[in-house]
Amino acid sequence: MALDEILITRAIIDGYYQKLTSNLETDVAIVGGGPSGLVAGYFLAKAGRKVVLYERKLSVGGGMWGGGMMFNDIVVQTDALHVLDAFGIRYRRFQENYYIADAVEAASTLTSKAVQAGLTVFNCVSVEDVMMRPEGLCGLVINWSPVEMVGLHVDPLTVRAKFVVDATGHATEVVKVVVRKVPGKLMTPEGRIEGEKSMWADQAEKLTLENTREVFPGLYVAGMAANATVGGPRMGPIFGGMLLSGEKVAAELNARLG
Ligand code: 48F
Repeated sequence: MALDEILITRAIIDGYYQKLTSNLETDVAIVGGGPSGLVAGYFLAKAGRKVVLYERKLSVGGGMWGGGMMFNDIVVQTDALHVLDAFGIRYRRFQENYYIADAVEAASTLTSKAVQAGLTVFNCVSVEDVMMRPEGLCGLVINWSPVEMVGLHVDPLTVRAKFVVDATGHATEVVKVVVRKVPGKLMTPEGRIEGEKSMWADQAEKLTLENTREVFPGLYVAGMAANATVGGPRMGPIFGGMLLSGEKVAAELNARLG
């Protein structure tokens, strides 16, 4: 049977339309498809939650693909190996407490397992604002990334979520919008964005986990965004904290969702 270009087009439009409309209201909306966002999405989807992830770029994986300085391996410490195991990501021992995984295998496997578990990913979509009510955040304002990049004057669309996770990495973009535009203070020591500190891997890995929490009603931070918001150093290409942060935010939200 000859293939018909219009049917190919129709299939794509129909498929995407269904994906879009069935995700206008979700339990959790994750912003950013780096390791912390993907792990959070995986565990939430596995628990049967309706969860969606918006990623500005064409590909998810965030800062994982390039390992350290484009040497595409990542280091994971013993405490986080169970997350690699949950995904089936292979690793080898370097020395006690230092394990090496292939960055490409890690990023691609986090992605495929999360999607297969039920996470819906919208790539090429940027979150530019939040939806607010007196009781807190209740959704996101989204637009195509190319619209943002070219600076076109095009109004965005809005999606509703019971909880939002800012997993946007160093930029902590959702929190920045909240500070700028939503009345109220952050639940951080000074009530504001405390800011990311310089390199200290050991402290950073511990603090990433501690800092993974709700920082505004309805808004959680995970991954590097947690340290950027609540205050903590950077850690470079050791990824255990990112994986554990995603796992923790999923567990907390699961508990909140009941
Ligand atoms: O930076 P990123 O990988 O976040 P992460 O999960 O992991 C951090 C590590 O990669 C690394 C590190 C570990 O040792 O320090 O940096 O905290 O991924 C964040 C993703 O969020 C996307 C961005 O394109 C990236 O893929 N992103 C950022 N802002 C937005 C966004 C936005 N406004 N809308 C949609 N996506």
